[in-house]
Amino acid sequence: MSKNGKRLLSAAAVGLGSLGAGELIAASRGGSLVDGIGRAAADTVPVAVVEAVVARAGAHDKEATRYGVLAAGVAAAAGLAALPQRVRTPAALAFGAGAGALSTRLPNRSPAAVAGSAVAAGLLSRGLRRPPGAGRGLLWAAMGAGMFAGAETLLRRADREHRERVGRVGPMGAHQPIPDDGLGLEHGLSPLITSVGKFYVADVNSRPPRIDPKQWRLAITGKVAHSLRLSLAELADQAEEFDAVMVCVHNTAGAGRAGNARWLGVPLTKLLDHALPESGATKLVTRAVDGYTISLPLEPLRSGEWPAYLVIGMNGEPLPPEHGFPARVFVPGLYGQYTGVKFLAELELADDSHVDYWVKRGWPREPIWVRPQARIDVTATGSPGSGKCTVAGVAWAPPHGVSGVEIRIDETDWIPVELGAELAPAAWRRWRTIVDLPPGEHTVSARVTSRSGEVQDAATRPPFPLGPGGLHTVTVHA
Ligand SMILES: Nc1nc2c(c(=O)[nH]1)N[C@H]1C(S)=C(S)[C@@H](COP(=O)(O)O)O[C@H]1N2
Ligand SMILES: [Mo]
Repeated sequence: MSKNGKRLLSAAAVGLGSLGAGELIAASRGGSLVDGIGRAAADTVPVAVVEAVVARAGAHDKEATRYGVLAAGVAAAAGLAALPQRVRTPAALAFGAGAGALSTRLPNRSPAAVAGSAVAAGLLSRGLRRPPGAGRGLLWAAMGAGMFAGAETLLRRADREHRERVGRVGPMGAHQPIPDDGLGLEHGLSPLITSVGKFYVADVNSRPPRIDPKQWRLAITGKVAHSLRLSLAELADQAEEFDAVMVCVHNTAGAGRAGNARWLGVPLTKLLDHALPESGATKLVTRAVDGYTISLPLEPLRSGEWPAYLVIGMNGEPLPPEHGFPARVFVPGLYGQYTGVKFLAELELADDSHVDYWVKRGWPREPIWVRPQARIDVTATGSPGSGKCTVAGVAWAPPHGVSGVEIRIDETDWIPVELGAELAPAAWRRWRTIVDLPPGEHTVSARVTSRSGEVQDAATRPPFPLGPGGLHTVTVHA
């Protein structure tokens, strides 16, 4: 290997060792340098990059960000080695200071992250002054990898302990049995209610904020006559259950970024009536502890024209950390990115001047309504040559509900299918049919019609900037 190549490799080893040490110190108190850099990346990269990561990494976007940051950090350290000696030390110190500063912006911030970034900067500048030879380089790399693994274990433990503390908050909902929709068990067909473990997670953080249920109060502030501070128990007293589907604006045809749950929430009309918005208030800004905001027009929330809830429970339990504990705002029918924040810190009554997180990045200012979508979960052919194929799935058209689902085989006519009983108009609805298929390869597509008369659009469209379009189509071998 060339002399330069060796120098870069040994500097990369120093980078891994230094970052690993810093991350382990940060993680000893639940903080993280890597998550700080990852969040800063999510906040600043162009929307085109966000779209590409979401499309390619899918449900693994958080891991992709974490390992991407790690690789970039190591590469940056290697890059520092190529700089002239006199700028290496200041660059290494600036790198550490930057990582420390970014980690203090996280909801799970900790002074240990600042200490960790100082140690990382110190090790990096020392190690780069005289990059180690092959043997010691290997040692730096091995220790760095070990310390990262240790940090990951500590952070997972902190997350698990938080989850247990959340569980002890007690039930949030009546635990009434879920009614039978008449379609029974069909292998592979999504259940009526999505369990927490199967429910998609989408947000800009590497891991959920750990919010102390005892300390947390919902604040209603801004242009109100009565500012309010309410505890979880006070909110639970006024809450009611409702069934609804939550859909991410990135849910392209057939994807899994949608889930149907039984939520427990306080109607926002009640809270707004208590708080008494002043005449200048036009927007309800939902602000999260992660600094993320989503604002909603006040008028339709106040009048109840848009049913909207401050949600504190999911499937009978407190909101799990990754789904927004202790509270989130949800307007069934609006895409997740427009429906209100998870990890809610406050509701602020404001005028039109506030600009939301994704609006600053190019997404439309006005809330986007979920477009009706049908998803094919099952295409099960029976014994070979029988010709029978069961096709089943779920469809949604919140808030008005699904009036019909049709499937089409090989671009022929649309055929209506059997619908399961409706749980609620804003919930998803299951469907199933059995079709005869001649031997060979076929395509099956599905589409839904909403009760308001909207037929699912067949034109494929990317999620940005108005929400995805297109049909779910699968290939079946009969
Ligand atoms: N605080 C906060 N709330 C948030 C987000 C976020 O990044 N931060 N992401 C939104 C998006 S894009 C979606 S799709 C939903 C996802 O909710 P879920 O993870 O419970 O499925 O949360 C919304 N609320
Ligand atoms: Mo989303």
